[in-house]
Amino acid sequence: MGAVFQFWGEKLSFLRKVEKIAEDIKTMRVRGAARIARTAVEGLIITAEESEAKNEEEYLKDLKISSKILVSARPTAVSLPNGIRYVMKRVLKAYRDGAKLEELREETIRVGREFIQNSFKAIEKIGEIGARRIRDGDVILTHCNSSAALSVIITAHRQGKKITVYATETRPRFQGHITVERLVREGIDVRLIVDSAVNYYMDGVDKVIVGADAVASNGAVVNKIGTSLIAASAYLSGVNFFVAAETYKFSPETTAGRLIEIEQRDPTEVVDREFLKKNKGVKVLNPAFDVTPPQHIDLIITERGIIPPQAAIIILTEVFGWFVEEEDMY
Ligand code: RI2
Repeated sequence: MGAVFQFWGEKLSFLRKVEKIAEDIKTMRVRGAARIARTAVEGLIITAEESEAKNEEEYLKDLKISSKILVSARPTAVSLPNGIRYVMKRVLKAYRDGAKLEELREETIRVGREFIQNSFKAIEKIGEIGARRIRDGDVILTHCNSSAALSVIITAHRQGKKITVYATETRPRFQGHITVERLVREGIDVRLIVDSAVNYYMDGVDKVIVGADAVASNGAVVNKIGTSLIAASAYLSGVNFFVAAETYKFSPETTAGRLIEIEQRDPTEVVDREFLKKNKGVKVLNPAFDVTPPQHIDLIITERGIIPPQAAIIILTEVFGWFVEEEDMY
């Protein structure tokens, strides 16, 4: 289990623990779309282990309460509802098939662990597949801190390819620093740049690789704010733009016409309270993500293989089916 759990007292009820997980996701103590999903699924496993439900119906109610709390923690990363759905769909089916309380608990724990394991495997597979597209001597630019994008870069490096990486700071939360630390630990040649220096260096870049918080059915990618500007810059310079995304980052809701919500975060992530006090009336906007159009994306690297963004709909129908299920999961 992750570090999140360390500061919990022993006696907290499952609900308190689930609320704590949601709080950690909200405040970004737990961040990164993949880790958010795995941690939320841990919340369901905790519910299964600790719910005091006396029958199947009470148990499902507890699971739904936890799911609702977890899903509402952050709105953009589709991996979060997809992770919860992965578990709930199977547990609800087991219930319909007549599973008893203990079997439902076991099923929750089993499929929860399965999702977590699959997530790690997918990231590894993306590294393996994506590394084939990296050449010896490549200069790669990355934005924010994506475990999937880093998996590609690190796998290529471990294969003996010499790689140089430009890592953006990623205002306002500076996740780029985490990327730099990881790459330095790996012994990769890395240069930290401010976000606005991207275009200045783009001419010397061979490939841009970023992660994703969500992929829409038309192949548009939602990722950390600034990604779409980087993609536009890469497009103008004729630089390949790759997205590394597990299939649970694809949004089934978008096939039914729904839009992905872009999270607006607190102004104090951008400026301090003093600044706000001094400049009464100023509106500080802090969108956490933006949308990169498919025209600016060369390919998406998934654990199932490499696809052009226009093929996102194929992944969606293969993984989630054509119809968005409206089953009451949370
Ligand atoms: P992995 C992050 O969001 C970044 O936008 C990153 O590109 C994306 O999640 C995917 O990260 P945030 O949680 O799942 O920092 O590839 O807002 O690790």
